[in-house]
Amino acid sequence: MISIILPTKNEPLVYDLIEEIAKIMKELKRPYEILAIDDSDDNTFMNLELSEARAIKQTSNGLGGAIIEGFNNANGNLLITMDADLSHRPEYIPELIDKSEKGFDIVIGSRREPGGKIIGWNFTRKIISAGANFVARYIAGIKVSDVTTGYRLYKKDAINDLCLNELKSKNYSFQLEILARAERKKLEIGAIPIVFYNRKRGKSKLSKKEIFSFLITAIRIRLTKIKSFKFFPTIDKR
Ligand SMILES: Nc1nc2c(ncn2[C@@H]2O[C@H](COP(=O)(O)OP(=O)(O)OP(=O)(O)O)[C@@H](O)[C@H]2O)c(=O)[nH]1
Ligand SMILES: [Mg+2]
Repeated sequence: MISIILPTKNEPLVYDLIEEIAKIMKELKRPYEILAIDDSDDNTFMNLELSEARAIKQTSNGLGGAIIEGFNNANGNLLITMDADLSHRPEYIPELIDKSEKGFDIVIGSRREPGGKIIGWNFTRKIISAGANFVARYIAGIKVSDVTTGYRLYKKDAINDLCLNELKSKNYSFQLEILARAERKKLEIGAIPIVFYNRKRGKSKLSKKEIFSFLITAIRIRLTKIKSFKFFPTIDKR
């Protein structure tokens, strides 16, 4: 079973996305389910209930919280996460699955592999994304080509060991921290190139606070890689 997990927060196009995913999955002839973990205050939840997706009201906080709730509620052995604003085209789902079946535990849809690209971003957005990837590579030491992409496939068995419920990052930086944990556990991480389309409707949830917390997470990952370093050294009371 393949579980497609959509974190949604005020996404007016999610109904269209679900129809497109369903069409692709029916052509693939593989059992699937679509789950939407919703934290909206507009009519997104109502649209989700009209769709074939399983709509779940988010009880945790942030994007990371939504993805973990998706993992915890999914029945599949392959878990695919996608943004719900039509930036991630469902046509890549079969390629993600093919790549995972070649032996990868995690497959990312990367905009930074040859053949991948981003359509419609302004200069500022490109700088933010390049900066995030720079920080991830040179501060956190993550080797993946596109750390901020939310288009990913995870094998459930492989990520069971990552203790995700204990993750500190509940927001966007979740995307970085899960990769750091996967690299530490020596999971096989692969990538396929994707073309990413800027959202046409709805608002971005990426705020300055999220960008700052991404940087802090990268520094925390770097520090925990320095073996003897402890944030709060325990005092020996003997
Ligand atoms: N459930 C839930 N979903 C969220 C939350 N924050 C973001 N999302 C969803 O996560 C996905 C990614 O968020 P976006 O705002 O598209 O982030 P982005 O793609 O970096 O920003 P844009 O390029 O402007 O679209 C979207 O489907 C959002 O609706 C949250 O706190 N809870
Ligand atoms: Mg988006």
